[in-house]
Amino acid sequence: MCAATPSSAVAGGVAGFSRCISIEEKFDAQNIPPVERAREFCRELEAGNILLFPESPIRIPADERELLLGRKQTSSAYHKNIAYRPKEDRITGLDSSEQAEAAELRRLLKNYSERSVEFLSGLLTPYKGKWKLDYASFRPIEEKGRPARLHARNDLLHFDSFPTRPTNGARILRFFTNINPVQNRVWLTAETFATFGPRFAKKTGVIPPVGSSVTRAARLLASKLGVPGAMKPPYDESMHRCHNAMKEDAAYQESTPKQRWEFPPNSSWMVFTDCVSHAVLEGQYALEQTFLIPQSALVEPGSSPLAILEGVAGRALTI
Ligand SMILES: O=C(O)CCC(=O)C(=O)O
Ligand SMILES: [Fe+2]
Repeated sequence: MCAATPSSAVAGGVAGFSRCISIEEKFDAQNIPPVERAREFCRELEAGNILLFPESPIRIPADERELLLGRKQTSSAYHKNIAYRPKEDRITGLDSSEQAEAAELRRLLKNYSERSVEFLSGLLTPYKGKWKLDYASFRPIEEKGRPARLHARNDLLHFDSFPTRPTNGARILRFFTNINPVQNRVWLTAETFATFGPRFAKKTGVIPPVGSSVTRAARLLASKLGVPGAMKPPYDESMHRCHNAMKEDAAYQESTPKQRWEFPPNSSWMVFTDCVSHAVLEGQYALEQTFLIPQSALVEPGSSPLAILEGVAGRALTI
């Protein structure tokens, strides 16, 4: 039974939709699951299911929590999430008037990032050490009614694709924690990529055609000259086209069958957001860490979005 209660037209366990698997055991560095169990967790995630930890395995000390919840939503910077780049140990998304708080926030996000890495290293041993650690984020803005331009709206169903950070086939695994003490974080999900992706790709031609060798040479040159996205792998181009097309399609957003999930205060959940179409409707104050999982670490590489799109295209889509 899942504490993130689905309430929607689509019941849990329907083929082509996500299930939520609630994990009540306390896993940590001292208590890691046996290998087969860890592989099973990976398999569930890769199939588009959600792993929920009703009681977050990440301990956030009271003083850290107070600091995060105490931030006022006044300045323009609060229209963006605050990102933490672990490799550079740097935060972005604050404006110049908030530099005094930057060091403090950087410390808190660094802590969340490190604790998440430690937890996932113990739980998902098949991925351990093979991932590329992407950004962490703090989401202090109420999602209900949050203004954003169409393609940046997270209240519309989409599969994640990062326009400026192509993954070249690596998968996007995100680990969220709702640090709000009283309010659920509410998501919708719809058909998973395995069901939606091939149909969509065939219908809309989201897979870019093979360029001529002249086009490829021109793109390579542009890339060498520093033009961003000039050498975007066809995989990322497809996923990004799909992301945008979904958000532009009001009829799809309105009529596609959906599931609704409520993630309670102090819960954590993880999900491959490149194969679970998701939208956040309500909630304020969440932390998140993103992991990029290479094809070589996947338990079921044959069901990844890359394999699905390459099956439709009949050719390799990475570079
Ligand atoms: O903040 C959330 O709960 C999810 C938002 C989302 O879709 C995203 O960050 O890609
Ligand atoms: Fe998303």
